[in-house]
Amino acid sequence: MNRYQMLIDGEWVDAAGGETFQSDNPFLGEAWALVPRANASDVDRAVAAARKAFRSPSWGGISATARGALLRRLADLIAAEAERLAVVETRDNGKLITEMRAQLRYIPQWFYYFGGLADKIEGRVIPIDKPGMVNFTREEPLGVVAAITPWNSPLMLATWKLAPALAAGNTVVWKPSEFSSVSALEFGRLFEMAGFPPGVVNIVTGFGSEIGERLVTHPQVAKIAFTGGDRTGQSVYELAAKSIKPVTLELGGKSANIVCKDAILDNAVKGVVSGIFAATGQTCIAGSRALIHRSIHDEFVDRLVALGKTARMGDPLLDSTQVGPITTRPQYDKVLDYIEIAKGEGAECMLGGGAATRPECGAGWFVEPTVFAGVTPSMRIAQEEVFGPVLSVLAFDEVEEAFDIANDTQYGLAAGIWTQDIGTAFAASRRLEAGTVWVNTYRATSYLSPFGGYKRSGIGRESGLTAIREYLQEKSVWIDTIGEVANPFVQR
Ligand code: TXE
Repeated sequence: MNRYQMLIDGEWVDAAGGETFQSDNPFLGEAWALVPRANASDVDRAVAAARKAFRSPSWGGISATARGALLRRLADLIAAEAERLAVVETRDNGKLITEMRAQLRYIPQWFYYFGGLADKIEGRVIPIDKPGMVNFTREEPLGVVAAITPWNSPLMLATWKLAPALAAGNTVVWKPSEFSSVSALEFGRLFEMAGFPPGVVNIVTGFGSEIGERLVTHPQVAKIAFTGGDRTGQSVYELAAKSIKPVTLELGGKSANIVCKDAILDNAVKGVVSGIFAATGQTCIAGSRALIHRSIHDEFVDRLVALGKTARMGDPLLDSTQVGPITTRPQYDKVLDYIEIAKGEGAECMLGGGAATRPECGAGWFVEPTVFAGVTPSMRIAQEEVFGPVLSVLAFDEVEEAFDIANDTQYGLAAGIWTQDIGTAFAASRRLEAGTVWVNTYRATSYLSPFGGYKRSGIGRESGLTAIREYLQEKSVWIDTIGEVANPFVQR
């Protein structure tokens, strides 16, 4: 069993209480690593270190250009270590090596991009309306950012927070998910190698229920950047409100993939499959509802089922595997529960519909790629996030009706539409209540483009120029150039 330590103030340390917990390999269904189980005192130490680093000459005192150079050096190191880190991710969370490799090769781009942006954060000179006054703005970092990240794409989703937070000059305490802490701890070494001063990035491992609240409510934490489930996100938001902290929340969804009658069917079938079975459906942007025009519904479902049947399940470390295990045991149980809920609601199971018992799945937590037809908008399977390879198919007659169904959930993270009509595509871009809309494609994201949710899918944006604003605060500076103080009893 590999044994890990966590990173506080530039030191690799055990938890203060000496406790550890096991991290499981979801394919083997057994523990493979021991990770420190932090308590509140570890959080306090990490926050104190981050606060000290924020003020230190070696971080707070360096130029934005030097900060950017550190981020770019880190990007080079990640690129060199991409393959090794991808293997660690796959062991720890069971996602396909092909997907994790692609993510790890792409992650450096966020650090190059935000590294480049670090010294282009500029204030403004305001043409102020008061004689003799100069007024300008400064864009300043917030202080200590708590980054709380989930298990589904551990390093990618952490990168979306760390790159802009650091570029803006903040320091970070990062709490990875208890289900996928190992890759974070391996990643942490690269910050040291790149030359980040001690305390700029701290990694505290442990359970959300044990240290989450301390981290969120800590008086010296200035901001929370969170990705996870909407219930946890809501309680993080409530706790943050008590101490008036800004939050960025990315909370998943129930995204619709709309297939119009004029769609190129082959592409649309592949797009719907990639929306729900890629990453075993464990992505916030999973296209978990397929809305199909009634005139093509039956043919579409036949083709979808035929393609879904060909999915190769098994060892996620093999390049040939297409559907891997569910990352966590509780998530495995949750997905199977939803399959039963859908059956109980009267949805028609067209494919899969239970645990996978294929020999190549071994003792892993596998669920068969599952398709339910005959789903209606009010069913729980059409409203609630499953976070697994379970697709709900709904039929529609008019495209306007499809937009209404798509919008009729509490979520609004993403949506897709498959059509050859430019008018329909534009209408979709306007009508769909989602932070991302894809036309004739699905699951595309980039460091250049803002990502985030409408409605219950979240607050704030990650990636792109917008993201850096989430980690800055604007200060207005007034300077009198006349040298005489006017009537002190009247506001100037
Ligand atoms: O996530 P949690 P879970 C959804 C998905 C899944 C459900 C539950 O539907 O089935 O969430 O997954 C930390 N204070 N998504 O339970 O609990 C926790 O330690 C502070 C969507 O694994 O949200 C982890 O680091 N932090 C999603 C992080 O929150 C707390 C990705 C996320 O865990 C905390 C994953 C607390 N009280 C799941 N409790 C997406 N948007 O992509 C837990 N945490």
